[in-house]
Amino acid sequence: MSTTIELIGVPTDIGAGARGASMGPEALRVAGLIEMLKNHGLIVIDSGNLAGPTNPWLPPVNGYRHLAEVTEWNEALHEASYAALQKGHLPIILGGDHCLGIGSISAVARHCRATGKDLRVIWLDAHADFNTSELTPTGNIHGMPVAILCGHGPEQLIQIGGVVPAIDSDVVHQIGIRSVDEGEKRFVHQQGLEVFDMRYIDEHGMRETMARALDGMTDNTHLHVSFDVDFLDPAIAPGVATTVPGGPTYREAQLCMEMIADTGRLASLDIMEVNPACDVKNQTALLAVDLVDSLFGKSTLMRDAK
Ligand code: HAR
Ligand code: MN
Ligand code: MN
Ligand code: MN
Repeated sequence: MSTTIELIGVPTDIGAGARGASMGPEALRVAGLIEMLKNHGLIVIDSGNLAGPTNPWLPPVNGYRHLAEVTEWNEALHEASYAALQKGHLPIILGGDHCLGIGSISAVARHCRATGKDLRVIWLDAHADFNTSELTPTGNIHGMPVAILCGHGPEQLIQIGGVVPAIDSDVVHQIGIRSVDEGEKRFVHQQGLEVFDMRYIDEHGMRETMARALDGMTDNTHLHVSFDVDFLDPAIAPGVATTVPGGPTYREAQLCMEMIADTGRLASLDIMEVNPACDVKNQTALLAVDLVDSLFGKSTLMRDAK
């Protein structure tokens, strides 16, 4: 794993159905993200925040809200993420709403093509984010990034990164899903995404779920984690605009992160949808930092101590 972390803040809620995720990057910094990473002995470069268009707050046009602005933000993020990866840095994208998964993951996919790595994406979310302009009930593009990365979406977004589709649907492994729109459900099934929904986690437990989602990785795997904080149960993470009841508990989420850490393959990360306007005393950003601490290998006992 790379020892230089590069933080890229993307202060926008351009793809969301509520305002406020634009404050996410600063909330994560205030919650101690940088100090936590440094405590792991990592070098941390905070590249600050990207700049982009303001949120015009308009209704959908042809099934998309703010398509031009979403494109602009994601093109900027793609370039910043790709530059970080080229330097050998491990980028952490501080969202921002989850439409930013397009710019982030298209950059990771491009990096994998350039370096011959095998990409695996672990998508932690309450939502499948697999809508299209025909299927979406809202036009909010944060409900579409996985479909867009898989080549289903507007030309200007699917081609960010140069190759369409940016990723094959079989690299995506979704965990924690519990809110999928009707048409979206059919499309997820048709495209063969690997989805470990909450029913699966209830029946098999987080341990078996993660063992399956992480199965088959090799020394050549580039593991990207896209962490939508609405993955977590709203009882512990109220600071997101799209809470869905019945998410992973504190311990289930910790185990999920710990098992990813154990692989030693984490090479890029998104922390998305933290919304301080919905939060109480920054607790959701603090929890996200606590979980990312585990993702970088904090554990209760010194398991490797000799
Ligand atoms: N499925 C709904 C829609 O498309 C809600 C999507 C909400 N997405 C996020 N990111 N918060 O996962 O509008
Ligand atoms: Mn999401
Ligand atoms: Mn979500
Ligand atoms: Mn890499």
